[in-house]
Amino acid sequence: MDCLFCKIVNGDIPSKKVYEDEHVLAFHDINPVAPVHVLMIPKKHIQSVLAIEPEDKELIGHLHLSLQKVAETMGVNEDGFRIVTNIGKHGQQTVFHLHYHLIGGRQLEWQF
Ligand code: D5M
Repeated sequence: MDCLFCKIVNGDIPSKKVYEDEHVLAFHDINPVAPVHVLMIPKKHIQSVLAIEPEDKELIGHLHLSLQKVAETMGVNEDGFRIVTNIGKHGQQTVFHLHYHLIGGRQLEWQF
């Protein structure tokens, strides 16, 4: 499958890893928008939130618990941060492998 993040999972494309276990991987975003900008992905290829199946419930729960660990590792758990997942065209999703942006390390704003 021609998926950028599957290639990162397989080690075919390098990444700066922050956290990894059997089911999930977190790595630094290549175009950070804040001092902390990490992407958290399931190793299983899931296109977006819309493609999550009931059988993925445990995996998605595990991914969220892993986000807590990454927030602590990156030192943003006390001041707060943002988790974003873009979906489809209007969401400006560019990589079609489910990923959560963990963004922080500075005061964020909320403008659209
Ligand atoms: O976000 C996709 C994100 O993926 C975007 O912030 C850039 C990032 N990206 C793209 N290629 C790489 C590599 N090779 N390493 C790390 N980060 C990468 P989206 O929500 O789909 O717009």
